[in-house]
Amino acid sequence: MEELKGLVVEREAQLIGVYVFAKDEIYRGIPLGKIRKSEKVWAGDYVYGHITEDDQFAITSIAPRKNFLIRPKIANVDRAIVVMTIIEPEFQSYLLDNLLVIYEKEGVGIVIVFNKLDLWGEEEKKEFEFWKGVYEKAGYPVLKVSAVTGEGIEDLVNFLEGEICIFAGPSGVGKSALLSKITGVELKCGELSRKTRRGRHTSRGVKLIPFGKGSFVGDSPGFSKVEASSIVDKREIKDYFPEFYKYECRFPNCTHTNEPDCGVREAFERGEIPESRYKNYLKMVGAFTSL
Ligand SMILES: Nc1nc2c(ncn2[C@@H]2O[C@H](COP(=O)(O)OP(=O)(O)OP(=O)(O)O)[C@@H](O)[C@H]2O)c(=O)[nH]1
Ligand SMILES: [Mg+2]
Ligand SMILES: [Zn+2]
Repeated sequence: MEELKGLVVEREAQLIGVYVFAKDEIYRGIPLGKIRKSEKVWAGDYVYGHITEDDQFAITSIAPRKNFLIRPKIANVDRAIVVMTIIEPEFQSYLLDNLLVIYEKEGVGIVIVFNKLDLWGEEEKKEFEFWKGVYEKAGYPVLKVSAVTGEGIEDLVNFLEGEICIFAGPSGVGKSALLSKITGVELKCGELSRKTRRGRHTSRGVKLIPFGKGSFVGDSPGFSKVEASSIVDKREIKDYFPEFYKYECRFPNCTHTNEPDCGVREAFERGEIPESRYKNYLKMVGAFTSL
């Protein structure tokens, strides 16, 4: 039997959808023997197997995962499109910084996208420029888009490189709207999830939608609160603030909180590291009192 490579693009309860590269089609995946018992199959998993007589995809093995995100559960993510807004809802730097730490830890490529550009007046434009400066300094690409007018969408599409991309961010920022705009696929979004948000988060499956030349994009439910420290060791969090790297401290294991001769703290005091980033870092590691 010919062994074929597939990508799990759908995972909802017992239903597994596998995109089979050689066929350019989605089959119902059936995990065989050993896998069914010992391993779970998640969206984003690269799998091997064969097509059965009744046209299903029998999964015989799962490739090792390069990373794994837990909300939603998805493996091998190449890039996260982190969607934020300036207004409706208001920008939340703490939530963004926590998400960035989690993706940095998992080695996921990141692009930060500010949506709802169509709602901005002068104030909001200024605020966007401010945050753009903060995050570009940390090394992240920052874009502005509108899912309503389509402005900036082309620039965003250029960032959807790699095979597996996901949209992430707070609730109501327009993740689903952007995904629909880009892929042309309508998704359930907005009100429906709002009511029973908690329940849906745990039960709702993941779906990766084929897009462009060999990419797949997935939506995720909105986050209302994220604490990186529940997933990432507090001592490790400093490693996921890229703008801290270039400073040296007296102690090699400096936590950048209250040690003497801390290069990071001094850089913050000189205004080189933005206040929001340093404060959010202290908050994450539980060391924030006042500055
Ligand atoms: N003005 C404006 N409204 C937008 C834009 N994008 C989305 N919206 C609206 O914002 C609301 C939320 O959009 P969704 O796409 O459901 O947001 P979401 O991020 O998927 O939200 P959750 O699924 O709850 O996490 C909807 O009413 C959209 O119509 C935009 O670019 N401009
Ligand atoms: Mg949504
Ligand atoms: Zn330090």
